[in-house]
Amino acid sequence: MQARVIMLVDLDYFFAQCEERRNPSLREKPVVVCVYSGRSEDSGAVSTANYVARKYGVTSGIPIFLAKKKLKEKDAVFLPVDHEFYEEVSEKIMKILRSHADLFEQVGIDEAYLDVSQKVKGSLEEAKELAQKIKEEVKAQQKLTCSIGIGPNKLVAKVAADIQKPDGLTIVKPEQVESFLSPLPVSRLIGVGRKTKKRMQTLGIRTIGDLAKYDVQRLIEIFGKKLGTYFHNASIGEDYELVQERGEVESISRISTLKEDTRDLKIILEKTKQLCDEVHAKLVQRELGFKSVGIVAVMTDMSVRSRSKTLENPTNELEVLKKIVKELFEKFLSESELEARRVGVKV
Ligand code: DCP
Ligand code: CA
Ligand code: CA
Repeated sequence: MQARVIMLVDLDYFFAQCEERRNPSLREKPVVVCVYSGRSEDSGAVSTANYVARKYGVTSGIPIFLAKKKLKEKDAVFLPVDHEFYEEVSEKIMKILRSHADLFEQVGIDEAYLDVSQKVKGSLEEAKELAQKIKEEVKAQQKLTCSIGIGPNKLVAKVAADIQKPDGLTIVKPEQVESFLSPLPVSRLIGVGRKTKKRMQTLGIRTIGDLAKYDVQRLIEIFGKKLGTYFHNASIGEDYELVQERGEVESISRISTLKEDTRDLKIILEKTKQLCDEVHAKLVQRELGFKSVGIVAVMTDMSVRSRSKTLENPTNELEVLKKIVKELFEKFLSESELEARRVGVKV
């Protein structure tokens, strides 16, 4: 069987780059796109920042006031998120990307997997040319740069795209997969967040190479069958997931800031009841049902937590929605010590 050729295209500092495109005079300045909570002038978190701002340590998720401190007297520009505009740009770029793929899968607003195996007849040389052509087209038509990773599967392509940014192009040949992955920190792998990274550290696992050498049975004992196996396979760059078009699944969500930080279930539920009503109204308006319910909480330390539950059968009942939201928050609050700042509901 011929090896696959998979690309991951990720747009550089996407929201901030969209803002630069709209107003080119921003380009030389630190640009910070913010999600203002509305509670007080500078409360909220950074959505993303351009690379000028990143040089000063401004990254996604940090509090706005902290970003302001880091960028004091740096002529920085702070802008509120404008999702509609970014969606519009994203849609046009996805159209370009799709036109170059045998199989296409958008993941999130600013990245997509392209299976180009047939298009390039399995040749990495041709894949490289295609990637350059895609970059040029996106640049010419939409004035944006992106970073592209190419590998024999989605996992390797994704890690490769992250290696060199912005405007990067990284190609990993099948025979290079192990040597490419092994020196990288485990946190480069999807699914290895802060907590898992710490857990692995206590086991003496820091790099993907360490993970590859670790006994798979032990990993399964520690992380469970599913995750343990995944971590092992990921560490050796093995991944058979197909690039596939996402179905017509979409989500409707509402999020809102609480009057004060709290972990009082009653206060939270008062707020989420309104949100449930709004989400439900939207469902009714569009004649849709839901099959899965999620909650999200932005905590006092700005970390974002979410929980969800999938139903056996789709429904459109408001009472079911409220009941599950209540269950999820009850359970969530019993598992976390922090206070919530913003809460949201999603179907
Ligand atoms: N985003 C956000 N909050 C986060 C992470 C991301 O609002 N904690 C939004 C803003 C980003 C967009 O999603 O522009 C895409 O996220 P990426 O992780 O791809 O980050 P960027 O595109 O901003 O930067 P990079 O150049 O590192 O890809
Ligand atoms: Ca990006
Ligand atoms: Ca991305």
